[in-house]
Amino acid sequence: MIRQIRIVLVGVCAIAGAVVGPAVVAGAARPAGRTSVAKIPVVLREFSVRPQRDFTSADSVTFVAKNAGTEVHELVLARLADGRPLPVEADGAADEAAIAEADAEGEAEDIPAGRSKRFTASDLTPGAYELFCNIVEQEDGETVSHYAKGMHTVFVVQ
Ligand SMILES: [Cu+2]
Repeated sequence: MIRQIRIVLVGVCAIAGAVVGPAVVAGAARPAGRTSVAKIPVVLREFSVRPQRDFTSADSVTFVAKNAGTEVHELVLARLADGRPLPVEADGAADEAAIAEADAEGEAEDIPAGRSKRFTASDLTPGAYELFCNIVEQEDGETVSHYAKGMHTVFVVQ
């Protein structure tokens, strides 16, 4: 029997809900090389996170996460402060409580096998980010962290 244990997410949803991209005025000039919105599919499975592209020059990105695996997964985007890796907890999961609210860019939670969910991260500044699944489960008395099993990858905003 598999029991899902949700990691407590601090402020991630609040941030995702509160951040509203700047109004785009039709015909307004944008800085060269910056587009407004990109849509990037991401494939999740045991145990990998594979975006169709691992970089963008857009300042807003809609991630469409497809769970191609057999277990429940999620997709979280966090900015890497100073480009350093995310801190991890004793069970190997990313320590989301240690991520500053301003660095928590959004997530799609609890995506069943075979299903897709999306979220849009707005006002992204250039730098390194991480896309990851932070599900931790107990299976036959063993703690399994999807993050520790490899469900994370760097994503760059140019
Ligand atoms: Cu997962």
